[in-house]
Amino acid sequence: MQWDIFCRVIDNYGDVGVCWRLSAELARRGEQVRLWLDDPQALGWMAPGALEGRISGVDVLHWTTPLSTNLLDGLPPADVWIEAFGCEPPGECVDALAARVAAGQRAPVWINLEYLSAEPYVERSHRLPSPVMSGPARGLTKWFFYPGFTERTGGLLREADLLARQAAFDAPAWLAGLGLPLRPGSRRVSLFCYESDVLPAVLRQAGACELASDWLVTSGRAWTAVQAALRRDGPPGTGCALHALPLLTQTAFDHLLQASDLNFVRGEDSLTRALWVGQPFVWHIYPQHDHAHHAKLHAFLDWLQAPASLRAFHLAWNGITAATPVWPDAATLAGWRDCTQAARQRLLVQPDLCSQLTGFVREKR
Ligand code: TRH
Repeated sequence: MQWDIFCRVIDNYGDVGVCWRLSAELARRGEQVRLWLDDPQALGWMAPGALEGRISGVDVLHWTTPLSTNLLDGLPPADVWIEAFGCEPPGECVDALAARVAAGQRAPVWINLEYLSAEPYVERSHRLPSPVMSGPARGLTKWFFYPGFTERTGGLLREADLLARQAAFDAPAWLAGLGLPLRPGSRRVSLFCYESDVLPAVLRQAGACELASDWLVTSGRAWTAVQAALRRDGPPGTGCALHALPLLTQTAFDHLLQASDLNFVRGEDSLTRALWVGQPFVWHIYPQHDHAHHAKLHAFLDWLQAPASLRAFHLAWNGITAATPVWPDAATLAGWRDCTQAARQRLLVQPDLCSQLTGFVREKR
């Protein structure tokens, strides 16, 4: 089938990250995908070759406003439209669709792919119709599709070959390839986060811990936050060594998580990846001004069946409580790991997002 996936970049890397993963996996499963991006720049480092059309099955199209007039000429009509996170597709595409429908052609199955949440409304709203009430597409129907963590949701993005890829991964060799002075036997910690007020306190505790940790800090906001912490508090104790990473490809990012003993992740896509690698993790949830993310975080921790120490760390890391998080000792970290492993097992037996999407489309066509 021919898929159009529409994506507007709001901020950060998650919009592109999720849409790229979805596009690439659909293509690997034999689908034809056009990925419309208003800001394709991040794809240049995230998925080398994607912008140049070197990834088989995925065409990346630059969604300008207005749309370049010749872009639509000769494009085969789509069987499926996915508007990611409620971004309205370009008006020119909607006009062309309305004209085709008026001429008696079939409309694509039009899906609004929503944000990931463990809150109860997700199960209630998943697969509900949303009739288009105005504009040229009036009379057509969009469908809500909610990714999620339970059987009654759309599931999570999971590559068909995920387990084989993970089994083939050689973590020590990958880490050695980074060329960083990592200390033998140290705890590897990946850091991908927004700004957290308690980062300096966490680094201090890690620095004083007798089990040394090497922090692999991702490029951008995480590294900027680390530098701000260092300016404020000076270097953490010798137990904590900080290493700056360059921007990684999405594949290398997944390797980073698999090679680490503790992952700090954020947003949506890296959370999913942290679950798939099964190592202990701490999630920095995307903050919303109305504090809607508090309920979202609690719902996720409930689903995760997070032990008390992990829950407390999350609430402090996300600024929901004023407490200082407690840097986990070996036994605590083992408990966090058991928790992630159990969650991973629960998820692996559920159908993945791509399978559910393709099944849904077949049902609606
Ligand atoms: O970047 P994010 O904070 O994105 C966020 C969230 O998706 C949030 O829900 C959304 O509302 C907001 O954007 C607009 O975190 P996320 O979702 O984990 O996306 C990061 C992506 O970047 C992920 O696909 C991994 C990728 N990545 C790399 O490929 N290489 C890197 O070096 C880094 C740091 C990230």
